[in-house]
Amino acid sequence: MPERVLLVGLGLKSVAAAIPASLAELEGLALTAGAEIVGIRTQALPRWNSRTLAGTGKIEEIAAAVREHKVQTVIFDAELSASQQKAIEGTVPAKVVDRTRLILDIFAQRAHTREGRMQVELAQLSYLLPRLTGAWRSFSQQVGGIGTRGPGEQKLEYERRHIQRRILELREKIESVKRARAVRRQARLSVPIPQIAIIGYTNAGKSTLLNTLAPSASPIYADDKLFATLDPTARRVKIPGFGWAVATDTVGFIQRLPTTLVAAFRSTLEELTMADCLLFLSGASSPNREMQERTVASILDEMGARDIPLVSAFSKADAVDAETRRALVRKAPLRPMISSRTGEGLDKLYEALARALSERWILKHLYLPFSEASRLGMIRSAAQVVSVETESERMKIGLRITQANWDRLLKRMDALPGVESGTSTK
Ligand SMILES: Nc1nc2c(ncn2[C@@H]2O[C@H](COP(=O)(O)OP(=O)(O)O)[C@@H](O)[C@H]2O)c(=O)[nH]1
Ligand SMILES: [Mg+2]
Repeated sequence: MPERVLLVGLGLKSVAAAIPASLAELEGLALTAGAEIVGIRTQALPRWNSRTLAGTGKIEEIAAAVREHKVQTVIFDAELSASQQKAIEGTVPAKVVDRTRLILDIFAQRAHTREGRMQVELAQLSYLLPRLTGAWRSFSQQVGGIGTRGPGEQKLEYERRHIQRRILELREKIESVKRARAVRRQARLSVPIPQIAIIGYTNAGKSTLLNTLAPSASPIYADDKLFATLDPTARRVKIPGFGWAVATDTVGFIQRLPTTLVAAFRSTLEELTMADCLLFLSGASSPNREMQERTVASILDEMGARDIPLVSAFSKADAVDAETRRALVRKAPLRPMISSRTGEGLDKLYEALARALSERWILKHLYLPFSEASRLGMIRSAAQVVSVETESERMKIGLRITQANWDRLLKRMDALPGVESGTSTK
C-alpha cells in the first residue's frame, strides 16, 4: 500500500513564481519514493515564520487536510530545522518530512554499490545528528515509511557519540572502497550483455520509457546469476538491428539538490560508469532544459564517464508545442524526439542505441566443430550469441562481444582443434 502523502510548497512572495516548478519536482520525487499524493497545499509568504516556516493558519489548514484525507506523511518542499519539525508535528497529526529527508530516502532505495550505501548512510547520519531530539525519534521511528528507510535506520538507537564514531568510520571505509573501484570495473568487463543506463532529471520520463521499451514487468533472466547483483530496475530490452541489452533506470538528477547530499547522489549514480551506453533524456518542453544539459555534461565529466557512448533524446514529444519543436530540431537535428505515450521516434532511438552499442559490442564469428559443442556454454558466458548456422561438420556461431572478452575467449578456444574465428561486418 503506497503511503498517503500531502505535499506542501512554500516560498517567499518575492520569488513565488518558482514555487510550482519546485513542487512539480517534489511530486516526482515523492512518487519515486512510493507515495500516493492525496493533496497539495502551497503558500507564498511575505516572510518566513521562524517557528513553523509556514504561517500558523496554513499549518492549521494542513492539519485539517491530514485528518480529512487520512494523510500519513506531510512532505515540505523546504528544509526544516529540528525545532520547526517538532513544532509542526505538535499541530499536524502525521509524520513530517522535509525535502532533504525525502531525497535521502530515494537514495537509500537506489544505492546498490557498497560505496553508494555507505555514502547514503553517512548523509543520513549527518542529517540526523543535529536532529536527535526526543520528538524526532518518537515520531519517525514508530511510523516508518518514507524518510526512514535505508541503512541509517537501524542506527537511530545509537547515542550521539556512537553516531559520530560511525561517521568517522564510514569516511575511512569510503576512502578504501574508492581505491578498490578500478578493480570492480575490470570485473564487469566479462558480462556478456551490454548495459544501457537511462539518465536524466527527475520527471524526464526515464521510468516510463523503460516500461515502454521493456513492457514485461519481469526483470531480466530471473535465474541468471550473472545478473543477480544488478539493479532490480534492470530490464532486458531488444534493440532491432543489434540484439539484446539490459537497460537500467538510474536515480534522477535533482534541480535543487541540497549540497549536503552531493556525495551521496554521485555515489548512487556511480553505476552508470559501468554502462556501455548512456541514454540521456531531457524533456522537450522542460523550461530549464539547457541548464540541465550543461549540469549533466559536467557531472558525467567529473565521474569519468566521458568515454561512454552517449545517446541523447528529447522526451515527451507529444507534449511540446510546434514552435518549440521546430527550434529543437533546428538546434539538434539528429537527436531523436521521442514519446513513450505515442511511440513517436522510438525507431530513431533504437537506431541510435544500436549504433552506440556497436562501438563496443562488435560482431564476430566462430566455427566450432560439433565435437566441441559443449563449449557453447562458455561462449555464452562471454558473448551474446546472435546466430547459429550449421555446416557439414561444424557450427558457425555469430557473436556480439567486446574486444576484451573476444581476446579472452580466443585464448581459451585457440588450443581446440577445428576452431576458426573471424570478424563479421553485418
Ligand atoms: N506527455 C507525456 N508524458 C510523459 C511521457 N513520458 C512520461 N511522462 C510523464 O512524465 C511524468 C514523469 O515520468 P517518469 O517516467 O516517472 O519520469 P522519471 O522521473 O524520469 O522516471 C509522469 O507523470 C509521466 O506520466 C511522454 O512520453 N509524454
Ligand atoms: Mg523514475
